[in-house]
Amino acid sequence: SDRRLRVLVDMDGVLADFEGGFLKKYRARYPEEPFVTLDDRRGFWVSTQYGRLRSDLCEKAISIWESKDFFLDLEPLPGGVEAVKEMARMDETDVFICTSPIKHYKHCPSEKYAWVEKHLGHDFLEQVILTRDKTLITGDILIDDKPDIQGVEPKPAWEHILFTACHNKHLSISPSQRRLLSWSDDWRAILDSKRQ
Ligand code: BVP
Repeated sequence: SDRRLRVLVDMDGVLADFEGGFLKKYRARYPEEPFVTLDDRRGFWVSTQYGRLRSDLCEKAISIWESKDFFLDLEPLPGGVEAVKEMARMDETDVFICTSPIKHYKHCPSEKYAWVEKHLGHDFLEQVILTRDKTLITGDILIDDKPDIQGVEPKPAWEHILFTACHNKHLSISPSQRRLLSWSDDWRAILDSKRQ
Protein backbone atom coordinates (compact mmCIF):
# COMPACT_ATOMS: atom_id res chain seq x y z
CA SER A 1 0.00 0.00 0.00
CA ASP A 2 1.11 3.59 -0.48
CA ARG A 3 0.53 4.23 3.24
CA ARG A 4 3.48 2.06 4.22
CA LEU A 5 6.19 3.94 6.06
CA ARG A 6 9.55 3.92 4.32
CA VAL A 7 12.55 4.40 6.60
CA LEU A 8 16.04 5.00 5.20
CA VAL A 9 18.88 4.29 7.63
CA ASP A 10 22.46 5.41 7.01
CA MET A 11 25.29 2.98 7.74
CA ASP A 12 28.56 4.75 8.70
CA GLY A 13 28.13 6.61 12.00
CA VAL A 14 24.58 5.25 12.50
CA LEU A 15 24.79 1.43 12.30
CA ALA A 16 28.57 0.96 11.94
CA ASP A 17 31.20 2.67 14.10
CA PHE A 18 33.20 4.45 11.38
CA GLU A 19 34.81 6.97 13.77
CA GLY A 20 35.89 4.38 16.36
CA GLY A 21 37.11 1.99 13.68
CA PHE A 22 39.05 4.76 11.96
CA LEU A 23 40.80 5.98 15.11
CA LYS A 24 41.79 2.46 16.20
CA LYS A 25 43.32 1.54 12.83
CA TYR A 26 44.91 5.00 12.30
CA ARG A 27 46.70 4.81 15.67
CA ALA A 28 47.83 1.22 14.99
CA ARG A 29 49.25 2.13 11.55
CA TYR A 30 50.67 5.56 12.47
CA PRO A 31 51.56 5.25 16.19
CA GLU A 32 53.97 8.23 16.10
CA GLU A 33 51.58 10.64 14.39
CA PRO A 34 49.19 13.07 16.08
CA PHE A 35 45.52 12.17 16.11
CA VAL A 36 42.15 13.68 17.00
CA THR A 37 40.30 12.13 19.95
CA LEU A 38 36.61 11.39 19.35
CA ASP A 39 35.81 14.10 21.90
CA ASP A 40 37.70 16.66 19.79
CA ARG A 41 36.15 15.65 16.46
CA ARG A 42 34.44 18.50 14.64
CA GLY A 43 32.98 18.47 11.15
CA PHE A 44 31.72 15.47 9.15
CA TRP A 45 34.93 14.93 7.18
CA VAL A 46 37.67 13.16 9.16
CA SER A 47 40.12 13.88 6.33
CA THR A 48 39.51 17.63 6.55
CA GLN A 49 40.18 17.80 10.30
CA TYR A 50 43.34 15.67 9.98
CA GLY A 51 44.51 17.84 7.09
CA ARG A 52 44.15 20.91 9.31
CA LEU A 53 46.17 19.20 12.06
CA ARG A 54 49.02 18.71 9.55
CA SER A 55 48.60 18.74 5.81
CA ASP A 56 50.13 15.28 5.18
CA LEU A 57 47.75 13.65 7.67
CA CYS A 58 44.84 14.05 5.24
CA GLU A 59 46.17 11.35 2.94
CA LYS A 60 47.24 9.17 5.88
CA ALA A 61 43.65 9.32 7.16
CA ILE A 62 42.30 8.43 3.70
CA SER A 63 44.69 5.46 3.52
CA ILE A 64 42.88 3.92 6.51
CA TRP A 65 39.38 3.67 5.02
CA GLU A 66 40.75 2.79 1.58
CA SER A 67 42.38 -0.34 3.08
CA LYS A 68 40.98 -3.85 2.75
CA ASP A 69 38.74 -4.92 5.65
CA PHE A 70 38.22 -1.38 7.00
CA PHE A 71 34.46 -1.30 6.30
CA LEU A 72 33.94 -5.01 7.02
CA ASP A 73 35.64 -4.79 10.42
CA LEU A 74 33.57 -1.84 11.71
CA GLU A 75 31.82 -2.66 14.99
CA PRO A 76 28.06 -2.17 15.16
CA LEU A 77 27.00 0.93 17.14
CA PRO A 78 25.00 0.04 20.27
CA GLY A 79 21.38 -0.90 19.57
CA GLY A 80 21.44 -0.16 15.84
CA VAL A 81 21.24 -3.66 14.45
CA GLU A 82 18.47 -4.55 16.92
CA ALA A 83 16.49 -1.38 16.05
CA VAL A 84 16.69 -2.00 12.31
CA LYS A 85 15.63 -5.63 12.75
CA GLU A 86 12.67 -4.50 14.87
CA MET A 87 11.67 -1.86 12.26
CA ALA A 88 11.75 -4.53 9.56
CA ARG A 89 9.32 -6.65 11.59
CA MET A 90 6.86 -3.78 12.13
CA ASP A 91 3.56 -3.72 10.24
CA GLU A 92 3.29 -1.29 7.31
CA THR A 93 7.00 -0.49 7.49
CA ASP A 94 9.79 -0.85 4.96
CA VAL A 95 13.37 -0.21 6.03
CA PHE A 96 16.31 0.33 3.69
CA ILE A 97 19.96 0.89 4.46
CA CYS A 98 21.04 3.91 2.43
CA THR A 99 24.79 4.44 2.31
CA SER A 100 27.34 6.26 0.17
CA PRO A 101 30.37 4.19 -0.83
CA ILE A 102 33.75 5.88 -1.22
CA LYS A 103 34.97 6.35 -4.80
CA HIS A 104 37.95 4.07 -4.11
CA TYR A 105 35.71 1.12 -4.99
CA LYS A 106 38.13 -1.82 -4.62
CA HIS A 107 36.85 -2.89 -1.17
CA CYS A 108 34.14 -0.57 0.16
CA PRO A 109 31.00 -1.54 -1.80
CA SER A 110 31.47 -5.31 -1.41
CA GLU A 111 32.41 -4.94 2.26
CA LYS A 112 29.25 -2.93 2.91
CA TYR A 113 27.19 -5.86 1.57
CA ALA A 114 29.31 -8.30 3.60
CA TRP A 115 28.76 -6.21 6.78
CA VAL A 116 25.00 -6.26 6.27
CA GLU A 117 25.05 -10.03 5.67
CA LYS A 118 27.19 -10.58 8.77
CA HIS A 119 25.16 -8.42 11.15
CA LEU A 120 21.64 -8.39 9.70
CA GLY A 121 21.53 -11.59 7.69
CA HIS A 122 21.52 -12.63 4.04
CA ASP A 123 17.89 -11.68 3.45
CA PHE A 124 18.64 -8.08 4.48
CA LEU A 125 20.87 -7.62 1.39
CA GLU A 126 17.55 -6.98 -0.40
CA GLN A 127 17.29 -3.71 1.58
CA VAL A 128 20.69 -2.20 0.69
CA ILE A 129 20.86 1.01 -1.37
CA LEU A 130 24.32 2.23 -2.35
CA THR A 131 24.17 5.75 -3.73
CA ARG A 132 26.34 8.83 -3.76
CA ASP A 133 23.17 10.97 -3.96
CA LYS A 134 20.60 10.25 -1.23
CA THR A 135 18.33 13.11 -2.43
CA LEU A 136 17.28 10.84 -5.33
CA ILE A 137 15.93 8.16 -2.98
CA THR A 138 12.34 8.54 -1.81
CA GLY A 139 11.38 7.77 1.76
CA ASP A 140 9.52 9.25 4.74
CA ILE A 141 12.61 9.63 6.91
CA LEU A 142 16.36 9.36 6.54
CA ILE A 143 18.26 8.72 9.76
CA ASP A 144 21.77 10.02 9.07
CA ASP A 145 24.64 11.59 11.04
CA LYS A 146 25.72 13.93 8.20
CA PRO A 147 24.37 17.42 8.96
CA ASP A 148 24.05 18.59 5.34
CA ILE A 149 22.74 16.02 2.88
CA GLN A 150 22.68 17.46 -0.59
CA GLY A 151 22.38 16.28 -4.15
CA VAL A 152 20.69 17.07 -7.44
CA GLU A 153 17.15 16.95 -5.99
CA PRO A 154 16.51 20.26 -4.20
CA LYS A 155 13.43 18.97 -2.36
CA PRO A 156 14.10 15.40 -1.16
CA ALA A 157 11.04 13.34 -0.16
CA TRP A 158 12.41 12.42 3.27
CA GLU A 159 12.68 14.29 6.53
CA HIS A 160 16.30 14.11 7.66
CA ILE A 161 16.62 12.94 11.27
CA LEU A 162 20.11 13.89 12.45
CA PHE A 163 21.69 10.96 14.29
CA THR A 164 24.03 12.28 16.96
CA ALA A 165 27.72 11.48 16.47
CA CYS A 166 30.99 12.78 17.96
CA HIS A 167 31.42 15.20 15.05
CA ASN A 168 27.92 16.75 15.17
CA LYS A 169 26.96 16.74 18.86
CA HIS A 170 27.96 20.40 19.39
CA LEU A 171 26.19 21.67 16.27
CA SER A 172 23.19 23.87 16.80
CA ILE A 173 20.56 22.85 14.31
CA SER A 174 17.49 24.66 13.07
CA PRO A 175 14.44 24.40 15.38
CA SER A 176 12.62 22.39 12.72
CA GLN A 177 15.29 19.69 12.52
CA ARG A 178 14.91 16.62 14.71
CA ARG A 179 17.68 14.54 16.26
CA LEU A 180 17.95 10.93 17.30
CA LEU A 181 20.48 11.04 20.17
CA SER A 182 21.31 7.32 19.96
CA TRP A 183 19.47 4.03 19.37
CA SER A 184 18.39 4.25 23.03
CA ASP A 185 16.45 7.40 22.09
CA ASP A 186 12.76 7.09 21.07
CA TRP A 187 13.07 6.12 17.39
CA ARG A 188 9.65 4.44 17.54
CA ALA A 189 8.01 7.81 18.32
CA ILE A 190 9.75 9.40 15.32
CA LEU A 191 8.44 6.64 13.03
CA ASP A 192 4.94 6.91 14.52
CA SER A 193 4.94 10.70 13.95
CA LYS A 194 5.25 10.05 10.20
CA ARG A 195 2.47 7.47 9.92
CA GLN A 196 -0.86 8.60 8.45
O1 BVP B 1 31.74 5.72 2.98
C1 BVP B 1 31.62 6.79 3.91
C2 BVP B 1 32.98 7.12 4.38
C3 BVP B 1 33.35 8.32 3.58
O2 BVP B 1 32.20 8.93 3.10
C4 BVP B 1 31.13 8.02 3.19
C5 BVP B 1 30.03 8.71 3.92
O3 BVP B 1 28.88 8.02 3.63
P1 BVP B 1 27.49 8.38 4.34
O4 BVP B 1 27.70 8.18 5.82
O5 BVP B 1 27.16 9.80 4.00
O6 BVP B 1 26.55 7.37 3.75
N1 BVP B 1 34.12 9.34 4.27
C6 BVP B 1 35.08 9.91 3.57
C7 BVP B 1 35.85 10.89 4.12
C8 BVP B 1 36.89 11.57 3.37
C9 BVP B 1 37.08 11.36 2.09
BR1 BVP B 1 38.42 12.29 1.21
C10 BVP B 1 35.63 11.26 5.48
O7 BVP B 1 36.33 12.12 6.02
N2 BVP B 1 34.64 10.68 6.14
C11 BVP B 1 33.86 9.74 5.57
O8 BVP B 1 32.94 9.27 6.23
